Amino acid sequence: MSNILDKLSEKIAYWRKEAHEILNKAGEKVISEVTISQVYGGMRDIRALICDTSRVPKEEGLIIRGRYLKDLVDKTPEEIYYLLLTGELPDKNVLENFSAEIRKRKEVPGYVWDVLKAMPGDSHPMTMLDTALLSMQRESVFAKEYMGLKKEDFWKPTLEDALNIVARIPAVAAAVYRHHFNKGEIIEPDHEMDIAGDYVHMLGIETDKEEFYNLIKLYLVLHSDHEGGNVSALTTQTINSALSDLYYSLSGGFNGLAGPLHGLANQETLKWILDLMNKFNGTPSTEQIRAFVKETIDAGKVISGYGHAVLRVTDPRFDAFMKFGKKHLPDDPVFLTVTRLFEVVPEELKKIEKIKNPWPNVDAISGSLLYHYGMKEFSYYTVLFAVSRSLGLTAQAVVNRGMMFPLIRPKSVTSEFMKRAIEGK
Ligand code: CMX
Repeated sequence: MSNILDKLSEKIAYWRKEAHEILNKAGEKVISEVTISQVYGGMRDIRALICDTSRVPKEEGLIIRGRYLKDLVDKTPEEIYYLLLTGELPDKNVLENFSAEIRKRKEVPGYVWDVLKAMPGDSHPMTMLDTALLSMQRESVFAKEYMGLKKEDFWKPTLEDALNIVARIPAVAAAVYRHHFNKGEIIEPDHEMDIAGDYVHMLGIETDKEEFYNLIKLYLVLHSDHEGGNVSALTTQTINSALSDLYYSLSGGFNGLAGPLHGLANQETLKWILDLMNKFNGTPSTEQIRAFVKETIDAGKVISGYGHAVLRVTDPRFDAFMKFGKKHLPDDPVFLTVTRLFEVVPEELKKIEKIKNPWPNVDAISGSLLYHYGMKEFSYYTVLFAVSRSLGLTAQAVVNRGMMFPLIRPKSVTSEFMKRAIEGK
């Protein structure tokens, strides 16, 4: 533990000093004003949170700790996690030490399997993941230690919880897969394997293991973080700011990820694509896609995988997956449908004035790749998203506790207040 603890002690001291200077120098400077439409409109664009693990400029997409995705796609989840936590990519020795730190924490308490087995068979895989994670709350180091600690040190047991969760969540997620979809006995973690390799091993899918490993590794990197304002990040950090430990706060964030406008969109997208392919007996033509898009919109539904609350360009995570697909599965019919959708859907969505971003997000493509390698149970896809996002969400919590950020508690106003505000009262 000492290496990452020492590194973060050094970093956190620096970050605190930096924040102190910013506040001293310009604490009263206005950086964001709030309009009534923003208050009624989901608080879009209000700059009211600090998140240094990553940022998402609307014309560029995800940048992790100042690094563009194109420079990170070959990294491992361990490297990305170290980067998220510290702001630095590890060298070979540091990486080996950090990976060993994660490997040694893999063992999942036995009662978690009992919890999973006791759940109704038709519970959604995300419900199973959340419940299993929450059931481990009794393991929280933070919950045991915070009473005897100073606020300055809260980040240390938060880091313990973060590393334990990141080390264990692939095993829990793989068990959800095997149990929920009747794939046979749970496969135990291999203590020598890295995060992506062990996850592939524990899922136990018969497939091209090397390519599937590369896909899962890429998947875990691409979904790892998406700044601080999205539903799962904001929820996790709000709960964590009440000093509820990471088991409480991360499972809360995952519940938000389980919504169809957020992480569940990957499940919804693949279902929609398969419905489309079923209707037209295979990869549909451009005209057939146009008709299906219109039918979906006319039914009052959204086109899953398209649009974004922040982005105004094609999601670079979509581009990274597209590159992978073109290299490894160019003739796969589901993937071909995804590529054809990309040619047609933005054109169609551009015709609808209210839609601010007609371009695809990551969920438009991720499922088609998983499907190709034999993970056909699309209700599982959000679990995979959650495994990856646990990297960013736990890193954000460690940093936030390191920065000693206070309780998150914005002010709500009444409709009466709004009416009076309009009258200038
Ligand atoms: N299909 C149909 N309508 C869409 C749309 C889409 N793909 N994207 C946006 N719209 C609609 C909105 O529903 C909204 O309609 P109302 O005013 O009638 O409610 C209107 O266009 C304006 O929306 P917006 O300002 O462009 O986008 P929002 O910030 O409100 O919403 C998002 C963003 C992602 C929820 C929305 O684009 C959407 O529902 N997309 C499909 C679901 C999806 O892919 N979600 C995954 C996002 C990434 C992630 O978190 O994983």
